[in-house]
Amino acid sequence: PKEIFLKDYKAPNYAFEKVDLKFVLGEEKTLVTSSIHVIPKSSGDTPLILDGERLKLVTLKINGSPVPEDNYKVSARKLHLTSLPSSPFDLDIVTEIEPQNNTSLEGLYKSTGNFCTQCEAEGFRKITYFQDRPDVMSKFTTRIEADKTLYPVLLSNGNLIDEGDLADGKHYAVWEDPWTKPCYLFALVAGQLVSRDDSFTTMSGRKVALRIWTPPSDVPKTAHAMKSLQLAMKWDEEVFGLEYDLDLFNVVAVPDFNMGAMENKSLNIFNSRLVLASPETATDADYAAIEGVIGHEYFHNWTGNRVTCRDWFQLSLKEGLTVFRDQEFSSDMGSRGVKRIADVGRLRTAQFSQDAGPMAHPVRPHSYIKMDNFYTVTVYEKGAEVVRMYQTLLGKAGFRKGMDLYFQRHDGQAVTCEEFLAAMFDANDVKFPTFPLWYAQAGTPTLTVTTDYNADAQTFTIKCNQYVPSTPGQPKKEPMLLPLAVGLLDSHGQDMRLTSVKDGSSLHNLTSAEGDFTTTAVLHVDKAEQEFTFIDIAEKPVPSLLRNFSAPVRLVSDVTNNDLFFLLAHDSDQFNRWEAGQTLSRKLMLDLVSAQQKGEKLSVDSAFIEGIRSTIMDTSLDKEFVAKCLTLPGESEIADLMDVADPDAIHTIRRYVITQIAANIREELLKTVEANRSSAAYDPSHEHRARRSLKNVSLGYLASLNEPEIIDMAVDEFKNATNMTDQIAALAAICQNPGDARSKALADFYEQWKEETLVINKWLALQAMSDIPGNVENVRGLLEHPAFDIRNPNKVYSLIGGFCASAVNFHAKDGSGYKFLADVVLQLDKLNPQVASRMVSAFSRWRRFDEERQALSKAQLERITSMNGLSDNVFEIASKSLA
Ligand code: B3K
Ligand code: ZN
Repeated sequence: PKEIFLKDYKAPNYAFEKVDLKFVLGEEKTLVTSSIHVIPKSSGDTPLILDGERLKLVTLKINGSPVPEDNYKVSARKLHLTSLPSSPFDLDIVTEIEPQNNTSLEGLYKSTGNFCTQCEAEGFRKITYFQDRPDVMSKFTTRIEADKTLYPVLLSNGNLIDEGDLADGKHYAVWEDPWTKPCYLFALVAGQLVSRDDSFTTMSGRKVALRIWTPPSDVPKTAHAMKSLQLAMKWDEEVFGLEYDLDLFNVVAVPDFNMGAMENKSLNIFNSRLVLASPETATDADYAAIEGVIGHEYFHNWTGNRVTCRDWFQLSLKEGLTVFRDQEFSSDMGSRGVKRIADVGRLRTAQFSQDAGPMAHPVRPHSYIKMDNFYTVTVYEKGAEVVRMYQTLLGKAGFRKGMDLYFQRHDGQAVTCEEFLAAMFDANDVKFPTFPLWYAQAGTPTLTVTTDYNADAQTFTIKCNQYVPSTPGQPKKEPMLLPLAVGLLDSHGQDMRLTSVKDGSSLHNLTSAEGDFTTTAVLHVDKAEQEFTFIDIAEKPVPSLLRNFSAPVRLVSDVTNNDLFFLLAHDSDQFNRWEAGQTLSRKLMLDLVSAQQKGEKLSVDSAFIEGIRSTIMDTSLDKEFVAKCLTLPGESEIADLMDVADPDAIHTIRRYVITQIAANIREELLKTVEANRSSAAYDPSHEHRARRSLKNVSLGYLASLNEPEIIDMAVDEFKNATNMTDQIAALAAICQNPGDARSKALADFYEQWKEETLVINKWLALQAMSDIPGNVENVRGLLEHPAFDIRNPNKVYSLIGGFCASAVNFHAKDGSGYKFLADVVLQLDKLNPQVASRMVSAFSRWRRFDEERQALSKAQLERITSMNGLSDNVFEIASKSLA
């Protein structure tokens, strides 16, 4: 396979000004006619090289005449055209494809009988020969012809300009998209769908028709998605002044989809999981995910579609920015602190771990074999953190000025990350020379902070040391600018007023001209070693460092356990209040793991238990926040902090701490469950979501005690639940312990929901993720269950992805988990390389384990890479993991 490098980028030699597509959709074959108005950009006889995969070329014409055989060459992945006219010309290509046999779910394919597309990143080349790259932007029209009974609805991008009947029971529709776009934003849908219709009136008074399309029986489940869409449209106007630019916005939900959703211009296509919701079938987490992703895809209309990427290395230009925007949207719709806690949690477990392994890559990668492998937590989530740092450095108003300038300069263009950075800095007239390194250097920086209070001078000094670890291909790193947000708490737990800080020899005033004082200072750490001194600090403070997680770093500090308990009780920064508890938990768990490994007696510090007790009893706190505070760091987060990860010891310890907490605060937990039961009618408000989350976390703790009366209580909760949030939480609680109650609840749940495929996916995931010993055999059995279908990505993510999330079973000492995963990956790779490649990634941290496990997983990775006909997708991940 060929590796592609950022440094080799060259602008295209031909522009495609206008593209007219015609699809004749059929059961056996589909005919695609592409008529392109081509504008040569360079003089001389430059070949035009088109991408194309699995296409049958039917006809090829230039200006209406067949292209002579000597002037073109077809290979497996390209169509080379030579001896081309030097003035603009029309290129007509007819190809034949078989969407019904396309199991990769990329290009044009069928999902439960309907036609749909997924073109990003490089799927358009499976539809027709094209310059399949984002810097080729064209105006598209699309004519669709199909059987009227089988495919009554025909959709594409833009506005419907014509439709009518044809002979033989067929009909047609013609769509015109007035905005230029790259082909990755092209979309087509044809099938038996109905829509929920609503509208939104934009700030300039344009009435936009909104339609969410699903199979007829699912329409009642689209109300929340519609509401979320309207909220997102309003939010983007209010926060960024960005208005929708067409009269129609369509969303289509399809059951077979590799990713979450796709932002095709005016025709978003979604994985059904992220559209369909009812209180009975979807959890509060599903509701939140739908709101976030509906927002995300809508926000792409400006950050991604109106301004797009020059090449795929720039993916974070649109993804990091759009994730940041959807995070802010969700924060404004719900609880900002809780949202930040959830986002950082995800970053820290998934992204930090990627950044420390063989697949570590910069936010802007330097090379790839298969672009699909780079839709990663690094490009998305770390990319969003980079965008957030601009806002932290420039302030909200400054960030908005940067966004305005970005659109003013680049609307309608395909640009790079430098152009975003330049707009941000130019609009604010600043230069931060080491900030661009965030795009180029992989690896999570470690920021080590030591502090010192000088009572005589009344100063408080913060000493910073910044270290960026080496990563594959990047042995040496430079320090980069990271904003360190700091608050200082006095002995009453109040924020101190911060007036000025010294950075080296320069003194910065932290008070505004109006005399307003600040309680959080943003320090600019941009050297390997650096010292900041706060002036006029009347007593020894407790520092609250890296407030709101102001930079994506691993923070190591000399803050004591006592300070952490103090912060847990008092910090005004909600994120850091939670983080104080997490830091204490991490320390405790790591100490216990080493005790367990040495065979020492285990015990949990009573101060820790008391900290938890006072948090759960503090009625002034948001209940969702309390639920987050009660949740211990995950097993993988602890594993990442060990020299040699020991999944068995970590699992034992985490269970041990949970049962210790449960036994010690049993009464408080019971009271919490009692006091927070839902009313019969589902209430989606924040208050009620928060109550459910606290009740369900408490129930989970209680179930760990495995006492008959508590199991009975959980069974009652399960039976009486009126919404999926409560029902699945009760089921999960029951399933912690093997036994009859577990088997019965699982069987009842299946009976109740077997017609609801999205609910059954939860049932699959719950069993797959189970830590019950020897679970691999159950999961192998579930592969044969009628509820499973290896062609459906959601089912694979639930069952196979779920299994890999149970460290004790995936990393079972006998290698059975590794063998299972490799078996599935090899089977899956023949059907859907993108999904196979996401699954094989579970192997990538194999070097973190003991020698026996290393040998076992290495053997499976080698078995995979030695397979004939392996996809580039899986090859890239497996071979880089072995390297
Ligand atoms: N842009 C799409 C991702 C497409 C992935 C292709 N392998 C979804 C999103 O981030 O909005
Ligand atoms: Zn996106």
